Amino acid sequence: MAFDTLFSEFKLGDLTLPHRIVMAPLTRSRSSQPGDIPNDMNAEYYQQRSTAALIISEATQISPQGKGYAFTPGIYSNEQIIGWKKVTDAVHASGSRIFLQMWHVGRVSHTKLQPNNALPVAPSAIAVEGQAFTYEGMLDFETPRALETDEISGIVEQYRQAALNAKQAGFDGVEIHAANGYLLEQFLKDGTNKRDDIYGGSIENRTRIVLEVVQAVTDVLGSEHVGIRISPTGTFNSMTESNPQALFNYLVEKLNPFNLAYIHVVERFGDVTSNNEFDFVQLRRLFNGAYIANGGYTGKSAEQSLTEDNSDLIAFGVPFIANPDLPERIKQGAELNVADQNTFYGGDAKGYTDYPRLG
Ligand code: 8OZ
Repeated sequence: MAFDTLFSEFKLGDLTLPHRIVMAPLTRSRSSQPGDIPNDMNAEYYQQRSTAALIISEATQISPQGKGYAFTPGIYSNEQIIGWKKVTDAVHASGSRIFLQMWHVGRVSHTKLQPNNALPVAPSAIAVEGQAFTYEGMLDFETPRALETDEISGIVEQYRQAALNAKQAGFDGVEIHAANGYLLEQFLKDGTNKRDDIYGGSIENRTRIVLEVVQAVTDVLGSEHVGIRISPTGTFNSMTESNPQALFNYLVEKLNPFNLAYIHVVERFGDVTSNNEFDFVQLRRLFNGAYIANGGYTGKSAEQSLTEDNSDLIAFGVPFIANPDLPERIKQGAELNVADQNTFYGGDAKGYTDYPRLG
């Protein structure tokens, strides 16, 4: 089929994208240790995927406290900034663009991953089900410590500093990770936020920290360099929300005055059955910036979403793991390499930089 819209230009903030295919953030757990530092192999991996109109980096902890998985990179030390500069230079040399995804995991961590073996922090002392990926293997999650009201400004400050570091590392912008069960979503959704201060209870209160983070980050980078990722129907990391449409409609209306570059919406992730009642098109129409759709799209469904004006850009995740030249393959209708799940997280070049291109 013809992919006329998928392969048309798009203006995103001050960037001109040559087509509509974005590389979604993908946790690959291959930073150098100790120190969670991006390395030459990571730079090669991202450079190979500069075929994307825009790359969104893997989730990157904004502070030692924000870490929840072994081997994920950070953006708080000088060494990390220098490591990321290799990545952004490589991507820019290949003519593409890259945003950093800023990550604080909240309760999705473990004392073994935290500074001074402290308890992970969260809006409320409610444990996530399952196990954490630590350097000692998989370990049961613990009950987190509820943040004090006067600690929240310090968390917002972590995002502000991380945004400045991202700029220094040469990123074209940042994406605030408010999806998939991590700290910001733990505040947004009522299954994990049982607070009785100004950061809990009403939708206005539950969205407060996200809007404070958006304010801090846009203050230092300018709104056109900032996007945000949300997962209204997501249940990953034991998340629940009693009224996602009201919550996310409200959030998007409050985001509008900031004139962000985009919202990046996880419409499907694992559990496909839970998103039936949610109206993503309504969210798209409410928002005044670009809408990046993500979740199980094919070239065909991507083109359809764009031509129906239900999105502006489509983010592909797993297909980019196995297909560094994904846009060309979609254009040609070529066969896609299948991603090897065993090499998703951790390890070396195998299943990382060794997937073949066409021809
Ligand atoms: C899968 C494994 C580890 C992390 C996310 C950062 O879901 C993640 C993640 C996904 O956003």
